[in-house]
Formats: sequence, C-alpha cells, structure tokens
Amino acid sequence: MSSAFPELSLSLDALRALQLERLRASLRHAWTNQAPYRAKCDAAGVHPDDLRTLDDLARFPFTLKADLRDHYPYGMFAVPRERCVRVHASSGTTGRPTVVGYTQGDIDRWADLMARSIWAGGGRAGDVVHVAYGYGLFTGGLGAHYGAERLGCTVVPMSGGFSERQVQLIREFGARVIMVTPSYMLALADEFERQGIDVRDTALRIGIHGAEPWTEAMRDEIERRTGIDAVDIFGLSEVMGPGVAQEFVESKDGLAIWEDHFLPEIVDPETGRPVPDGAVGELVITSLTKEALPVIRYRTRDLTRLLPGSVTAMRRMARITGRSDDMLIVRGVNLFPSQVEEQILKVDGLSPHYVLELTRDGPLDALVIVVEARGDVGEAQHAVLGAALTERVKGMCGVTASVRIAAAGSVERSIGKARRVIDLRPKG
Ligand code: ADP
Ligand code: K
Repeated sequence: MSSAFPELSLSLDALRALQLERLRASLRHAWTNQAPYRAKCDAAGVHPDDLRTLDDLARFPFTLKADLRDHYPYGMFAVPRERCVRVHASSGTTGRPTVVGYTQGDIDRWADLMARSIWAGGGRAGDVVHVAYGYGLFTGGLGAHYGAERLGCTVVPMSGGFSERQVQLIREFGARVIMVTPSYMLALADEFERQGIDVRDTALRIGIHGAEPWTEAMRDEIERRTGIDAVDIFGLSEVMGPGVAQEFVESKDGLAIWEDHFLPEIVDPETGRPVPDGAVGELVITSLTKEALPVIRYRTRDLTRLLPGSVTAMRRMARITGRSDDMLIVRGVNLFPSQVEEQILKVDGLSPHYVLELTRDGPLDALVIVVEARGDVGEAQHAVLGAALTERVKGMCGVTASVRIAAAGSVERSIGKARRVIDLRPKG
C-alpha cells in the first residue's frame, strides 16, 4: 500500500478503535452545535453519553434531506457561517436546493480523500487529469479538482459540455485520467468515433466515473470502446461530495468506503431498522470528522449492500442500483432504470443512450423505452431490436414495455448527470 496513504494499511481493530473515538467526538459536536439534531435527540431521549460502542449509534435519530431543507440555508451548520470558506448546493430538481458548507479543515480533508480516491482509481502524481464534471455549485468539478491537485497531478479544469473541444484537449494535453459521469463518458466515446480517433491512440488510460447510477454492462461498454479502465466513485453533497467511496482499479470489486471518515450502515428503507452486512437496503452515513456540517445517520436513499474489505480493511459497498426515490413502480412492479440499462446493453445493435417514458393508458401505466440504435444499424433492423428488448425486459421483471428506436444522436445527451426518466403520468 502506498506510504502516501498510511490509513489504507490500518488493521480492522485499529480502524474500529479510531472510528469509535471519532464517532464520539462527531456526535458530541452535532449535539452541541447543531440545534435541530439536538432537538431530535431530546425527543428520542438519547444523549451522546449513551454511545459506548459503535452499535449504540443505531439508537440515535436519523438526519434527513428534509432537515437540510427545513433549515435552509444555514440552519444545520454547526459552526458560525463566517467560518465556512465555501458552500455547495445539490441540484435540487424539486423544491429548494440543499446547501452544504465547509470549513477550511473540511476542504482540506475533502482534497485528501479525493487524492486518495484518484490514487486508488489508478491515478498517480504527475498525471494529467481531465476534469469533465461540472464546476460550480455541484460538488463534482471542484471536488475532483482539489483532489487531483492534492495528489500532485496537472489538472485540466474543463467542466462539462463542448464535446468536440473535450476530445481535442484530451488528446493535445495528454490526459491519462478523466473524471466524468459515465453517461457523458459515453457521449465522449461517440465524439472520438465521430472524429475518427481511437482513444487507444491517446494517453487516456483511466476513467473515474460517478455521480449517477451505472451498471457493469455500462463499464464493459466504456472499456471495450475506449480501452481505458473505468472505475466507480461515489459521494453526495450532504455527506461531503465525491470521494466518500472509491473502487480500486486493481480489483474492480465495488467501492471501498473511506471508513476512517465515514461510518456506513444499511437500513431497511421502510422501517429504518439496520440490516446485517451483505443485505441490500438504504445506505446511511455518519460523518466522523466534518466540522461545518456534521451528519449523524444521514439517510442517503441510495440502495446498496456492504461487503467486507478486500484491498484494505475498509468495507466496500456494492455498485448502487438506484435511489429509493428513483424506483419506478410500473403496474405494481418495482423497477430501476439501471435494470433496463442492463438489458439494453445485452441487445447487440442498441446503444445505452436511453430514456424511460411513463404514461398512463386508462387505468394502466405504460412504459416506453426510447433508445438509440448504433449508428451502423439500418432502419430495417429496428423492429427486430425493439422486439428483442421488449422480450428481455419482460423476462427480467414481467413488465411489457414498448420500445421506440430513436435515430442515432437524437436522445438528449446530458453533460452531467443523465436524466433517465420522464414521468408523464397524472399526479395524485
Ligand atoms: P443531487 O442530490 O443534486 O443529485 P449530489 O451530487 O449530492 O447532488 O448527488 C449525490 C447522489 O448521486 C447520490 O446520493 C447518488 O444517488 C448519486 N451518485 C453519486 N455517485 C454515484 C455512483 N457512483 N453510483 C450511483 N449513484 C451515484
Ligand atoms: K444529494
């Protein structure tokens, strides 16, 4: 293990001891300085002194996204706003955005953890790192940026969009690492192809992809088309931003959670009760070292399961299948966009540029999968491809979806997080 990241060599016992010590301090900090959380503790009749072991954490209340919204913008901050050197906000597709703040110490730890993530993903000091995550209120761009600088890389702060120019700069500046959402990576692969350039003839070797759900099939597709190693990175603004968990390039076996700073739990999303390691449920994270915005038992709504450590003692989480609130219920069947993506990628001739349209046909939900065929596929084949996909989706979940094959390039390309669902069903 790299001597630059000694925490990665911690034994399990040392890790648990460090977590307990930090958890005590973090809980005390939240209880003392985060009035809304303290009120929840009072209502639940628990006090930081009740925490003696890591398992005792399950007795404490959750923090919800609604808590951040209700105390918008700064009410959940545990330090005076003046001590924050930066704020970010989540995209907030519905209602108010949630605002998060960072002290200088928080920014430093974030940079350290992102440096560690990029290193685990295969990046090295001296690499040119092309950052195509969006810069701005979204945590992706600046999070990647500071981490790559901290690791000792040369950062190209490209941000999202302008695909033609992205390709030009990747080639001419000699990027070895690209940090970008998986859906936009695919759009860039298309652009390389359009320009007649094989990515294998460039310096690019590593893709660090996250901010949205993706599948193993999508990884295969990206790697096959570009020759790079594509690895998964996870994070969320409320907990920090990207760099909460990262997949190691040498194992590609799920994401190591940086447990010296974040304590994970999995709970049943319905009951909130903890489930054992290995069972699927909602990821809940407690921050161990954050100053401006400690989060105790934050409900991420992301669904995954915990796996034992592999490359390090720190536990891994499996690839996220979706957010509990992204789950579609179509004619009573639970379905995640990522499950449809997997089936799309199994039909040779279809490309994973897709969007799911939900409508109501009388009393019944109708699911239309709008998906592009590959550029080299003639229109005569469209009906066959559509039927093949309908059959696969039916076999997977029992839902009969209709498929509309769209012309290559016609499904809107996202330059950040892809929008996978258009729900046109009447509300209520
Ligand atoms: P917003 O809430 O506005 O989308 P965030 O950047 O905070 O902004 O989004 C974090 C969310 O993005 C996570 O809770 C998760 O749902 C999703 N996400 C981030 N990384 C991954 C990943 N590697 N795989 C799947 N989903 C991810
Ligand atoms: K979020």
